[in-house]
Amino acid sequence: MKLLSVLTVTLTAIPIVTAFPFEEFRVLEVGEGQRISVRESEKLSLLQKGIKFIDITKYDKAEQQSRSLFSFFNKKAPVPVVPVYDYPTNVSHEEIVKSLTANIDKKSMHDNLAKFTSFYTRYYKSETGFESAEWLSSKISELTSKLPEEKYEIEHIDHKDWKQYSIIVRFTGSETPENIIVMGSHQDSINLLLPSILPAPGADDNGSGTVTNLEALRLYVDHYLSTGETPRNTVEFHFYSAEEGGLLGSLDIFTQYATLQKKVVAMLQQDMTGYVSDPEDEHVGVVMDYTTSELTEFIKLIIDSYLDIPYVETTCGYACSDHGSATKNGFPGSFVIESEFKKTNKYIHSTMDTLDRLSFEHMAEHVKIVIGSIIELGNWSFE
Ligand SMILES: *[C@@H]1O[C@H](CO)[C@@H](O)[C@H](O)[C@H]1NC(C)=O
Ligand SMILES: *[C@@H]1O[C@H](CO)[C@@H](O)[C@H](O)[C@H]1NC(C)=O
Ligand SMILES: CC(=O)N[C@H]1CO[C@H](CO)[C@@H](O)[C@@H]1O
Ligand SMILES: [Zn+2]
Repeated sequence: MKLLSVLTVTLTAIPIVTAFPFEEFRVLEVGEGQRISVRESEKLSLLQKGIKFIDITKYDKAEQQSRSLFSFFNKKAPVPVVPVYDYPTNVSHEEIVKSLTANIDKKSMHDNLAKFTSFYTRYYKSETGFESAEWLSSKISELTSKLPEEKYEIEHIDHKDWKQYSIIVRFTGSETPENIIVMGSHQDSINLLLPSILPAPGADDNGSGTVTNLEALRLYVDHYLSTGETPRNTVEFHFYSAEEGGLLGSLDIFTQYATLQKKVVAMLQQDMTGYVSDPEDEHVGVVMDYTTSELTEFIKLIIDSYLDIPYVETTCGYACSDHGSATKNGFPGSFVIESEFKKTNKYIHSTMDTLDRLSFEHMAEHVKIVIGSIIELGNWSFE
């Protein structure tokens, strides 16, 4: 991608002198194994140039400390679990998936997104970014309130350095709970001009991903309430904070999962799911770079089997969205975006990323990917 030509530098740290000498340096990964060091305020200029990154500052420090600690005690660091999973090569639950997706409620998706974009900005460091997390949390509680208490868990991940927390909804598997399937999206938005001052409705980027997963969660709960069926594998919905700060929220979560030797067998990210540039050529974009090919092949199968529109293969660069935090920790990650990358929404990261530019029909297609993946990967009790 273009980003590397902008950074014509070697992999050594390049300190950039700024007007804020008191700011701490951040370590950013801008490509696999490519690290640079910049001050906090420089992150914004990188994003303005279209350069995405994983902000690994915290883990870089921790890694160095633990390495010296382990070598001091002459011990080996714990080895992360490498997930092995046989993804289905054929779908086998057409009836269930189709009956569930027939109930996708576009009106409710619209209303949720209208509420979500009404926050002035969902910038992760802002007060309204915290308030939007509170709203999302109450929405999730409302959606899950009819479930028996022992059937689910809601976890708030407090990131310490900023206020907007991430949220995990967990349905622990009945027989093989160690196999974890993650449906991810990020809740924050950003205005790249002046993030702390200007509004960022962030309808498509990436409120649409959040609303896509909320609707899938609603259908999942409905399915349980009407059938009592549960998957043998664990299913989790993740709503990450601070994607726009360099995948900070998801990195906290997946690093912790790796440390706890959890086994995520599939992670699917929803981020920008609502924009259609050419209605004559409506499709979804299956991201082929920095994703896991076996899982991606399975996702293509889901699209072919359950969507009304086709997919186009596309690329979107390093650290493109939160699946990057999963793959960085050795977990299989995949990403389906609203279209081929070059045809994606041009209004993101500005005041113009608004609801009226989005298609709820298109978002509903993304919900089908989420539901299809959960049903086909969950290894349900009805099998
Ligand atoms: C899977 O589907 C393909 C074509 O759709 C079919 O030829 C094949 O027999 C199926 N395999 C199984 C194991 O059902
Ligand atoms: C699904 O669960 C059954 C019963 O526990 C097990 O035999 C099978 O291997 C599981 N399938 C996968 C793909 O893990
Ligand atoms: C990956 C993707 O397309 N999603 C958007 C969500 O957030 C980032 C912001 O950093 C955008 O660059 C992406 O385009
Ligand atoms: Zn974004």
